[in-house]
Amino acid sequence: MKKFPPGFVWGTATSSYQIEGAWLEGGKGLSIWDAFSHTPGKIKNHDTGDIACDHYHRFKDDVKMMADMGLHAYRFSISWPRIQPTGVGKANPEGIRFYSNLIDTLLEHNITPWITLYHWDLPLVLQFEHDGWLNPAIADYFANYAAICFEAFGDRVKHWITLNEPWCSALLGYSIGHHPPGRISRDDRYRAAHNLLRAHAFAVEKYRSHFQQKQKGIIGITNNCDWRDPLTDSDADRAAAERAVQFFLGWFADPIYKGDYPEVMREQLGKRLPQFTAKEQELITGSSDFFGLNHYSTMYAANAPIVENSAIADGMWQDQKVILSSDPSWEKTLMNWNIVPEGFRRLLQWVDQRYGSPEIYVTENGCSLNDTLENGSVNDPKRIAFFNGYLNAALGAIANNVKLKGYFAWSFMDNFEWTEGYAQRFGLHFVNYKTGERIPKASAKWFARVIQQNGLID
Ligand code: GBH
Repeated sequence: MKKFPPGFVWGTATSSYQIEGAWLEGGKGLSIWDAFSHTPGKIKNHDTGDIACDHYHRFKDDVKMMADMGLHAYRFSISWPRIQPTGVGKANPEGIRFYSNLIDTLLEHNITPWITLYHWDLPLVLQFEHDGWLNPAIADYFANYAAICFEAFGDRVKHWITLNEPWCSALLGYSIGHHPPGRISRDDRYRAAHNLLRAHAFAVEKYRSHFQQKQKGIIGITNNCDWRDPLTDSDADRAAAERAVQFFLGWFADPIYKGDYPEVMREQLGKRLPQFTAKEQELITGSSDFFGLNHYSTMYAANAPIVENSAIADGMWQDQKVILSSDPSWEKTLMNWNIVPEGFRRLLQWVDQRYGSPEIYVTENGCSLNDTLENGSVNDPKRIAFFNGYLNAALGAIANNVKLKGYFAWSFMDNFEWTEGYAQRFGLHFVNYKTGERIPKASAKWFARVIQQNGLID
């Protein structure tokens, strides 16, 4: 029988900047995404998150729709500048009130809140005045902000995620410049990543030493990884694929599970890769109570001793000595990402093996498609097939003893897809951005049925 084990957590996920809107309401400060989206030329169609899905005003209806689906859990993020408008100092009471009401509404509907403390909307002042993630001091600022959240919400919130996808913050923000602060640099990604990891560790230390015993919650980090399959069977390509995954996920997960960056990164990067102090190493090792994993796609990796004119000329692939490619037979999403469920199974097994069988929660997985509203409904069979394929792959991993404990679909509803603006639709609910109306897609009904059947899939 194709059934998930009892107790498996079924949820959906969103993030603050992508859905809330209300960018200048409730005493909120500006974030780097407010500034970036208002910079002409950065976002498709000049879209911004000013209004987005207007979730800030519509959250009660949204939670009702989650309850209608039978969701067990909802993963959302807190906008740091809503809590601390300049990134430091006292909490903004209106910001606290908003999230407090959201949490209460979720609990009234028996939906467990999973909070991400940072999903990319850094207070703009921290960028202007402190150089964002390049400044080591940010780890303390982040831990102080986290403590405000633990204090205000920890009586009701028992599931915490410090950072969402630090790989994206470091690489897209400081290496290829697609995300704010828009830097293009060869080495800043390693420095930003280092401070992201330190910030995570400092926040976890705050939780464990001041809150966890009393509040009895769990805390971890969510990392993202796309799988890399070797292009050919050659030893060189197989080593290249392994190296690519270590540079991707090992970069962030090795310090947390093993105390330092992967050996292969040290060898290749030498002094370009920062060092943790002994004290930091102690804090970071074992700093995640569960393995949060976001996964979207797969590519082939081939060995490339010297990568010149690489399609992505940011230096990342040169550092890895890897060149990526796609299989023409792979189906693609609207983002042009490959649909390869088998890669998901391999990744889950890789995580299980490398990190000693941690409890894994898939905190994002999903796809963007060309959804259209016809006669009041959205038929998205390709998304249903996507979820069905990826969930079958997850079951395959569970059959091989991977401790997968939960799955959050990305996303509860269509939303602001970063540099793609509203041109992409990842949601289980279709959002009419003119009226704000949400319409469950066929995939939302399919997902609800899976939950209702206690995790039985097609
Ligand atoms: C997530 O990031 C974000 O957390 C979320 O906010 C966002 O809306 C969602 O995904 C959808 O984009 O062809 O193998 O190189 C996604 C991170 C990193 C996933 C790059 C896809 C490229 C696929 N992405 N990756 S590959």
